[in-house]
Amino acid sequence: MIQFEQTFMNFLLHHQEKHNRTYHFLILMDGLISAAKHIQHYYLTGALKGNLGLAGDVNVQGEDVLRMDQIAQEITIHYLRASGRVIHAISEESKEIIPVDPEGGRYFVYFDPMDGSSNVPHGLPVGFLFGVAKRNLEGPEDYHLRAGKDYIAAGMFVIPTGTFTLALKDAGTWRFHIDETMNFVKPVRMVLPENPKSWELSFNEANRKTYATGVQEWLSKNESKYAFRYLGALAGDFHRILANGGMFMYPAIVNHPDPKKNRPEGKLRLMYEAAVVAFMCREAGGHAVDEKGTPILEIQPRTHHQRTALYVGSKPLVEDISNVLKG
Ligand code: AHM
Ligand code: MG
Repeated sequence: MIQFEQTFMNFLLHHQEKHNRTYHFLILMDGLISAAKHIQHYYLTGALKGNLGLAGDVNVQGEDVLRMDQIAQEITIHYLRASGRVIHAISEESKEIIPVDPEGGRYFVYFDPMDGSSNVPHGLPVGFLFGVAKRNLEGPEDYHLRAGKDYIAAGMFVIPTGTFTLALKDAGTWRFHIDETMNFVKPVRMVLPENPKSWELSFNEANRKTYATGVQEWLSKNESKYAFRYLGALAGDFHRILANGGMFMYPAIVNHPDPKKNRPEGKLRLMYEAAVVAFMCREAGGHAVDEKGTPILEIQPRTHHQRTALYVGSKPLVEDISNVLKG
């Protein structure tokens, strides 16, 4: 018996039809899917072609740029341009905001096309994360720095595993897998499991003593109840949390023995990392907060590369640590 699965495009067409939406979002998503497939192709063959190493440049955050960062950025910008639907894009790989189609565009896209850089030299999983907000069609404005609560969709491809997760505003979080025809298929709705039996904690254990005292105390009290998993690439770690429940956290670094290495503002980027997973988590029944216990989706970005601490996952865990953070 041949097994047939619903394709992503079929799923999305029906979704748009059901909610009386336009075709513009489909065109944008088609571009993002094409970009992800191309990035995956380059990543899979990267070790053989010498693409997993350094490019020789330093980026806006002062970090070494990898060859794959450049390839993934070029591919994504090409497809965003080709869609004709993007006003401005904000990318981890570009210091400035990228004007794509300021007049005719309809969406703002915030993305990191190759997240989890420490995995790249090894060809291990990385993420292509994106969030989408829509132009205000009723009035002037078009302010490109949107809070996560204004996103209409957010998603992540875990490259090169062939998995894709997409959250649509008020319509849930859905996971797809790539098939032998290179189509993403078989939508499965993701809802964080309520039973704590499968819950996991995910954080960089090496940083533990640098966290705020309350966070360290919370860990000592709670960690033995859960399994511990850490891949070092947000998309992969969050992929597990969505399925198994629990919490991923990248707390502020405030107690480093070398104070110059403290990161009170956190490490992860708000617009194209933290808000993206926070949006997917909300649509799956979960929650996300920053170091003050403020919901990530409520934070109004001041700058496009703004950083934040992140606690994301099952509501009871995030709410519990949020009480500690609020003091
Ligand atoms: P990057 O944008 O430089 O790749 O950093 C973001 C990544 C996340 O994917 C991951 O969750 C985190 O940084 C891991 O950081 P660390 O290596 O400090 O544990
Ligand atoms: Mg990143």
